[in-house]
Amino acid sequence: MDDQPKTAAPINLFDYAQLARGRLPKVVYDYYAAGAMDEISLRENREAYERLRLHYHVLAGMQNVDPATSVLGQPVAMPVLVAPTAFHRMAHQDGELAAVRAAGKAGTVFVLSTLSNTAMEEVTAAATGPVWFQLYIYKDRAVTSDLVKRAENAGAAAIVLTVDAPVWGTREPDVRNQFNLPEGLFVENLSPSGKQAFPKSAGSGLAAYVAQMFDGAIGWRDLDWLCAQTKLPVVVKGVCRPDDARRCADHGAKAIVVSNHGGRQLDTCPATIDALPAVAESVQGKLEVYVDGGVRRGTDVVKALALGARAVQVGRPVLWGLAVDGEAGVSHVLQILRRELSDALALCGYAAPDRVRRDVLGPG
Ligand code: FNR
Ligand code: LAC
Repeated sequence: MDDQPKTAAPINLFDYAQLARGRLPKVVYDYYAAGAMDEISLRENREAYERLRLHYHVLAGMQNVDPATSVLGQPVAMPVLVAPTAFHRMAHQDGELAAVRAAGKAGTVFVLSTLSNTAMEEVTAAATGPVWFQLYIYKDRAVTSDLVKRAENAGAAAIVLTVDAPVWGTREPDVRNQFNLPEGLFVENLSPSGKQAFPKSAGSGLAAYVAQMFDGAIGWRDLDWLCAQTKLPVVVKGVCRPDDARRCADHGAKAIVVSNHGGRQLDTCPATIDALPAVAESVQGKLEVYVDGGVRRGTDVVKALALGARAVQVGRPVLWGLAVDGEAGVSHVLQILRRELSDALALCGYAAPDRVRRDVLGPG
């Protein structure tokens, strides 16, 4: 009897990561997978979830479980959003168009990176669900203001300001690989301003681009500036401290993402699930709080909800889905997470995300 598995079809997000590694050119996989420096925070993002235990209820008598919720008043089928990740067309020729279509079919939010290989107007035209635009503030404020106006005009439903990259995290594989965009791919949102290509670099071309273009000196006044620039809700991404979270609320943000950029910026910063509870407690009721970094299982989503997040965001798993099977791959990744989340909610005795309580992580 042949006891070998009949097919190597992926059944979880780790399978997708492994398959993607075999499909992608090394330079591309290394860029997507890398964390900063010794990748301690990258590892901790995952291991911190694995250390948490779920103390489930029994005899909860639930007829059925519905993982639906809302973020910024926008209904989503599950508290799992697609995090902004750059350069999707390095993973699959359909790039951001495939990912945004899959997010829409999954009934959730797609956060589009400033550094996409597809112009925001094409992405929102292909979208069937909410698109939020993730913004890096360029030294050239006219360019930055134009990005915000275009995002509004293109129908974005929020602006996500990334604040954890005053300088670029050192991703050592990118330095060794002299990472650059493959021939024919560009930072398409910046084509109108002529800032769509990386400069020549002896190391990471992206790091050289960021050093040349991004304003590393942004402060709280720039959050004020952005909130005055747009009528869209502003989400601040990259917060890890309660005092900064409170200041985000004071300066006009409507939500924050507790994020360490997937461990790609400051190495040895806290795992995001460890940073989450103090941040969530400090802004209760003032802001919606999301968390990202290391979310790979439905049980991780329950843990994040229990510690005060309204939703999670996933980054790399979407890239792995793209690399393996384009739109269908991203759809399957999101379907796996939704099924695992529904099962985890049921097994914990909760009928919906807003029923999750902190004590599911244990007394005290
Ligand atoms: C990112 N991330 C990111 N964040 C952001 O604000 N703008 C961006 O353009 C990107 N680009 C990007 C590229 C790649 C390859 C990765 C892996 C990450 C960070 C991303 O939004 C998110 O914070 C993390 O990816 C979440 O961690 P996981 O889910 O990848 O573990
Ligand atoms: C990164 C950027 C694009 O982490 O945010 O690579």
